Amino acid sequence: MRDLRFAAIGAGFWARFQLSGWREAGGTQCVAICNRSKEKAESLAAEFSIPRVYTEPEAMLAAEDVDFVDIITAVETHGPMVKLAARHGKPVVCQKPLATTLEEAQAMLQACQTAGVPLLVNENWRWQPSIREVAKVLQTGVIGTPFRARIDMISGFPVFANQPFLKELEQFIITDLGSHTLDVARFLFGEAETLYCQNQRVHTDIRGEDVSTIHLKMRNGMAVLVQMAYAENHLERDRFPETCIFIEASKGSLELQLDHWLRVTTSDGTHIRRVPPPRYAWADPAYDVIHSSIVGCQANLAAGLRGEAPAETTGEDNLETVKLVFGCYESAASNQVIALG
Ligand code: 89V
Repeated sequence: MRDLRFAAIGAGFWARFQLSGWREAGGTQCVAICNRSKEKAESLAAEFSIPRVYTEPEAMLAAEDVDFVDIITAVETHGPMVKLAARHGKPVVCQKPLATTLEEAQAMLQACQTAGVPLLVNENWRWQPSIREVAKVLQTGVIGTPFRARIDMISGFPVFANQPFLKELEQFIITDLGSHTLDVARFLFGEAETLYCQNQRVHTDIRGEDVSTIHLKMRNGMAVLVQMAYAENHLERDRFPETCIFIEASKGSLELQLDHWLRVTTSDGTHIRRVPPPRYAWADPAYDVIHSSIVGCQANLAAGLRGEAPAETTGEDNLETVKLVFGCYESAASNQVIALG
């Protein structure tokens, strides 16, 4: 089968890793790239042998015959870019977070549905091998029925050094990181019925919240606590950007600990193994866990576009995560429990 040809919009921090992910996953070929700054686009074009460079997305989509468009731009441009691709009848893969508001995310999905093109979201966190393994253990039923869980991504990592624009976001940690951790909660435990959220800001030089504590009551009755922090403080054990998970269930428990240790405890005792991510030469070692999960995510999205397997993180699916993200801000602002539709 021939490679899927795509056009990329954006040449910022994540673009290099996203393009590397597509190359690693195989079966796709980037034929054009567009960025406001031509220099940045040209530099990536040279690195990834991309034949054509544009500075105007409209011009690129009018000229290029592609199978999909990969949007790797800042969140506030996702809406216009997705709608532009839909107008050109092109399937879209969009970077997370999908949109700056729930209404915008709904409008993006509507635009794609009206145009009859799929909208897929590059939501990679759930593709971390250790998180996939947690899901597999749950599916075996070995620990029984889960009744409570904790999902933590608590780090002192200076995240603003590589992504300075994050400092300017009015809504920071839940949109940036919660989009991932709340998606993992859904991936492992299904949909939430209600949520309650408390936000804090530890940094004095940022606009949004950098600490968040979220309580989800799931439809299956589970209680799930999601804790996040980018307080840039000193933690004894800090392995950015690993997610720690603790699940209590009717016949046992499961713990995903730092350094990818997975401990499964039942009446048989505790079985311990490591599930580290693959190491790719192109990945930034500080972001290994994230960058390598891009490969699994993109392989799944490409399979979805080819009709070989269902894509997991479709626009429809991700809309449920977006509802949680903005439900959290509503809860934090009102100090109320929010019921989810
Ligand atoms: O992967 C991401 O989406 C980043 C990070 C989680 C590192 O903050 O923005």
